[in-house]
Amino acid sequence: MSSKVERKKRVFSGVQPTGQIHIGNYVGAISLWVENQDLYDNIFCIVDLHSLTIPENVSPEYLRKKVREVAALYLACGIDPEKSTIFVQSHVPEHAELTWLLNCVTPMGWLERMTQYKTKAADMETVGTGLFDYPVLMAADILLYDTDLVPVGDDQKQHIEITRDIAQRFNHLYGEVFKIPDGLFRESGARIMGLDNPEMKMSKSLGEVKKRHSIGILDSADDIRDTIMRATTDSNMETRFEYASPGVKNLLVLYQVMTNSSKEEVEDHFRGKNYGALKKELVEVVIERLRPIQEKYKEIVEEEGYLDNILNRGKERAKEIAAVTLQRAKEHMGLI
Ligand code: AQP
Repeated sequence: MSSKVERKKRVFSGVQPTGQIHIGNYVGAISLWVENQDLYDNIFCIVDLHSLTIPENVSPEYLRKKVREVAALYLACGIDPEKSTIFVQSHVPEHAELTWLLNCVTPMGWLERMTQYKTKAADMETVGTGLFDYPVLMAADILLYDTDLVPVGDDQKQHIEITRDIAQRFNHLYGEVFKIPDGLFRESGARIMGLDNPEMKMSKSLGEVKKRHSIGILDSADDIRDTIMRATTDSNMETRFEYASPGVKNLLVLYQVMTNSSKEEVEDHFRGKNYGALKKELVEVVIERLRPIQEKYKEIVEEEGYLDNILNRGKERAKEIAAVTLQRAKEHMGLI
């Protein structure tokens, strides 16, 4: 019998503490973390340094409030601090330090090609260097923890690709320092679309300013009902995934993930029914799925000291791992 103990694969992921955390974030990322929590060694970060990349969107008071909100939502959604490390990115300065080292091996052309950067920068008068450098900070987040898997929505695919490219380039220049990570995506639900406009991804920033675009995890039952009942559909009667219009497909996907069903089960269930029935049932399913999360969230934020305790423990554990990787990178680069 082999005496070698296999270490569990390590997972790293995070959410920016900005905007309205919505069911797209829940379906595409957080619920995937929860489902796989027992399989992996999990590290979940509240990526506050990332949210500074558009400083116009975050006042200091807003950021302080949002960081705690996201941490409490992780826990309320089912992240268990006994099984997973939860921490705030800026509490572990190794993230910023490794970013500098990685900046020095990342060609600017790679960053200029990033579609998220191009989209966000297109609407801005002044584009900060931080926004341009966002992918390198994200690479540092992931690479610091010898991450095997990064469970994210499919809008992050390009960021995972560039993380792999940066790691490979560094390893090629300085020797084997970084593990090359893979993305982990849901087969169905990796990109939830806006309920008002199914051609656009459901977005945190839009959700904060636009009514009926998204469903916030903390939304009231009335708001959830209103948003789903008015969601954009069409005048057909098509409830098969393959043939449905984008708006209807989005509702079917949400129903599928929220009820843990297969596509076939969902199609069988709605065969011959109209969109009104689909919307009404989805309303009930979403309200019931979010209710315990909202109750737990309330308990967590009311318990004094609970959240700080978990974030402090998380910081210690994250630092322990991050410091070793950073040191390894520095030694390979010749920093004494
Ligand atoms: N619509 C979505 N469907 C599925 N997954 C999604 N994610 C985001 N939107 C969807 C996933 O949620 C995680 C956290 O998101 P983030 O805060 O890192 O990313 P984001 O892209 O900034 O979120 P938004 O909603 O797009 O905000 P804005 O509008 O401010 O840019 C990630 O795993 C992401 O893939």
